Amino acid sequence: MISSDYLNIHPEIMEALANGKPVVALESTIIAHGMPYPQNIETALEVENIVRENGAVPATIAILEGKLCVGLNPAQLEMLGNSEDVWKVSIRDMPYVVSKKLKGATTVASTMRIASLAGIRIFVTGGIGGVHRGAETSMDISADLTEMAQTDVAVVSAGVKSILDIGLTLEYLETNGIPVVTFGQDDFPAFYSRSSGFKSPLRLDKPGDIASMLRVKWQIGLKGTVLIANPIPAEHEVPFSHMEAFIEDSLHEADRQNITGKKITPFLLRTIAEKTGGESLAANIALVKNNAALGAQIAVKLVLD
Ligand code: PSU
Ligand code: MN
Repeated sequence: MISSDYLNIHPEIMEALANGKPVVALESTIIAHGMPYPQNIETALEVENIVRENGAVPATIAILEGKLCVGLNPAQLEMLGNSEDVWKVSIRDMPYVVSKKLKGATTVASTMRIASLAGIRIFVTGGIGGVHRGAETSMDISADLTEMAQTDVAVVSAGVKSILDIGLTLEYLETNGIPVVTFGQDDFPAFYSRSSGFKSPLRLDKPGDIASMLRVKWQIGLKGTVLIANPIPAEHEVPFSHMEAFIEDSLHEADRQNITGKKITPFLLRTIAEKTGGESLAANIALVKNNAALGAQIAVKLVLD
């Protein structure tokens, strides 16, 4: 067990975990670096409400004042969403940001790790990091993927964004023994779009079936996540072909400005939102909310029996 000097779990979440109630972890990089203010805060609060409406307790995770915080109050959310000096914290950044007592927003990788330390098994996000286009020369592969291979927290996302190489990301997931299951359709979704052109390795149609699969995976001693891909609702999707031009433009812009490393994903999200006149942001908000509902439903099923 990690020392409580470093882990700060909100009392409501502590109580829920102690009594076997469903809890859903939520990340904070999406708030600090993935969406503009004030939509970021509004979305974070709405997502927490959707988790509650679906019967689970939300646990938004961040690093504040030298602690890994599980469950944030509205003032902390506001600060993360409306400050210039918030770190984007992946696994490698955790010891630095904790020891220097900096403000840290957690990515998929670090949120999973902290959720796992707290005993939370389900985590909802928008999109995961993956294998970037051109990774064969840049070697830019998100630490989200390495974390997913080793930490026993299931991830609900809307698939993989085509700022990444979707095919290579699926290959990486296969190599690392990470099951990829799409909810309710055969195609693997591409974040803004319901279809990526890749068939999903697995498909399940009920939250209870997904919970059963998670239970089996961990009971037979397999480590790591299951990636649950939840297609964006049809009324909010931006078709793949329509998105592609904006994504290509944004990738070229990143190249021209020599943006690399941890800055690339936030840069692309911001540029795409600008280029689409907010259409991509609206889609992003809709898909996160949709994921929150599914994640909570799975969490409810997972704690039964
Ligand atoms: N994709 C999004 N929104 C996000 C991110 C990804 O649509 O906010 C964030 C997540 O926190 C994810 C991180 O874990 O970007 C991946 O960053 P990197 O590729 O630097 O590991
Ligand atoms: Mn990277």
